[in-house]
Amino acid sequence: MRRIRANAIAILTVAWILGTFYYLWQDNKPASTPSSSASQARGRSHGQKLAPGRLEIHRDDRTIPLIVTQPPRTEQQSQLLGSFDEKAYLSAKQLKPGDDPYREHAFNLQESDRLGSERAIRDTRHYRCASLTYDADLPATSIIITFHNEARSTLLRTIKSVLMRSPPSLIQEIILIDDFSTDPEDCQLLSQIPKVHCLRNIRREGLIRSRVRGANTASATVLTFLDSHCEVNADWLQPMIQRVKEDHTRVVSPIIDVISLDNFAYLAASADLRGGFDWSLHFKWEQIPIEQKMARSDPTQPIRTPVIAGGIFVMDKSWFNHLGQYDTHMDIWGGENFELSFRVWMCGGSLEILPCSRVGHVFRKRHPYDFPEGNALTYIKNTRRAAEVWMDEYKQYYYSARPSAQGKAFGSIADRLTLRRKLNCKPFRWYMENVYPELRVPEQEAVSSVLKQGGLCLETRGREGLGLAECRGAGTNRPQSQKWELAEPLIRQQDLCLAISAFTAGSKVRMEPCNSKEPRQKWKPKGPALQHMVSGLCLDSQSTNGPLVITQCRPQMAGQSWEPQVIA
Ligand code: LR7
Ligand code: MN
Repeated sequence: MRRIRANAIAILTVAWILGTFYYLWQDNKPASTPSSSASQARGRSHGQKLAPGRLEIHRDDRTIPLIVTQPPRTEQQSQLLGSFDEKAYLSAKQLKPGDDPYREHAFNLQESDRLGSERAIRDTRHYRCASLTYDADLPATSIIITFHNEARSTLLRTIKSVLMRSPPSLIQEIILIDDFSTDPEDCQLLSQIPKVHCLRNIRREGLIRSRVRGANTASATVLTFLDSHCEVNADWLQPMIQRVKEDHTRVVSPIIDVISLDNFAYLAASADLRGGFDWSLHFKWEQIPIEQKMARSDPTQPIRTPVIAGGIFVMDKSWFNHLGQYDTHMDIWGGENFELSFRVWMCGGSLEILPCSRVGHVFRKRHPYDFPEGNALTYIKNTRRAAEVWMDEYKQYYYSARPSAQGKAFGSIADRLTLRRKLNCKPFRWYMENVYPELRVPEQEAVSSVLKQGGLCLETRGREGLGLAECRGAGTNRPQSQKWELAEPLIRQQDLCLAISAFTAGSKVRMEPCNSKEPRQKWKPKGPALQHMVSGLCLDSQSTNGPLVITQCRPQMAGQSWEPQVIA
């Protein structure tokens, strides 16, 4: 009797251990230790690790339960795919023994093919997302996927993940734009899947014109753009459509998780990032500014972002059209995300990342396709168009960061300038001040000037004092006390800078050690006047003998007129 009981316990224990291992293996397919190359490629950190035998993930400071987003049961699949023969589609293109699995697509094709067209992926959202509710009457969307020579297995997984993990009523259609891939069947065969349409370009257009073509044939009121190598996660669509339904001027993106290009592991991305860029118009993920991070009590709330990555977003169709779709003179790849982002913000909309929406994307280290005009020239042409149309006087920083852009052809931008005028969009300065104040303007090369008012010159007196005095010396013989460097936003004399003592009208202005982060030291020209950026007040000499102060701006007044004269 005792023996039987002991045997039963042993069998149960073995079954339990096997079950646990199977569960972990399912979740972590295809390999249990994801390589770090995908995260390096993206410059993100992915803190989650799976401790053997423990069904939980440690991420940041939270411990979240392991919830796996399951594929549907097989009975549902035949309905999902209609007459489409998945097996035939995938097996027609197989790697031959000895082929380099990275050659054609810049990711490990062997791993992608091995995974098949569907798999369970980890639900990477914050646990609080699962309890959010959405309107029952959300509008349906047209999904737009453009591709050029995408691998069949990644393309099919993208489509199937959409069909599997979206409420069917929200998917009006999936529009594939085959951007002149070598094999027209890659696209054609997929249109046997219910709701899937295929448009083929008769020549290579690039992703920008292809997306516009897709958008023009879309029949839903909401557009959803996806890259051709994604896997959408649980409830990815509802949060985005909800935000756009509430306010059609919002353009929203999910958090973009990483699918490893080596082993196709699905890795959670950090939820504290937003889109940014440097002056060469190079996109980068960056930390949310600390003040915003501190103010975030609810991790399900949207994150305002200066720019979107570009490939995965939801936008109201009439808003997309109203704002001028895309700049269709941009070719192949690149730059369109800046152009769209500047345009959305500056012309009355907003951009946000929704943490409760997650979509995986295969990040690559190189382009697997050719650029007919060359990669560098195409990127320069596209970003130059974005800078010339939208960046006003700030485009000078783009040109200093990318000197090779000067003199390169970028075509006519007349239509886009007309569009900007017609839409009555705000200046780039507004974008800098209100949307992306964290983007630092590079320190300009110091040019020495005198600051003239009437016949007199602004000069320093002692360590802190300031006043107007007769201009002395000439050219480089000017006394040090009358030489100024206008290094916006600073007005400096060696290591000292012009600063206000308080933010109210009538406050004295004095010199203090320079600190480009100090709001009291930030100035900008306003006509002939010098305006303190934060208080909005202007530098005023009032009377020739009195101290310098800040007063309400009236640039016509003699006491506020400062004429810089460069010292030769
Ligand atoms: O000539 C082309 N025709 C195309 O249809 C070249 C590309 N494409 C397709 C391509 O098959 C893919 O589906 O366009 C899509 C994007 O090209 P990728 O995947 O080679 O580039 P990427 O992932 O680096 O692209 C990111 O930046 C692009 C800049 O133009 C676009 O905005 C992409 O949509 C964007 N992808 C994302 O935002 C996903 C997250 C990546 C990040 C950051
Ligand atoms: Mn991509």
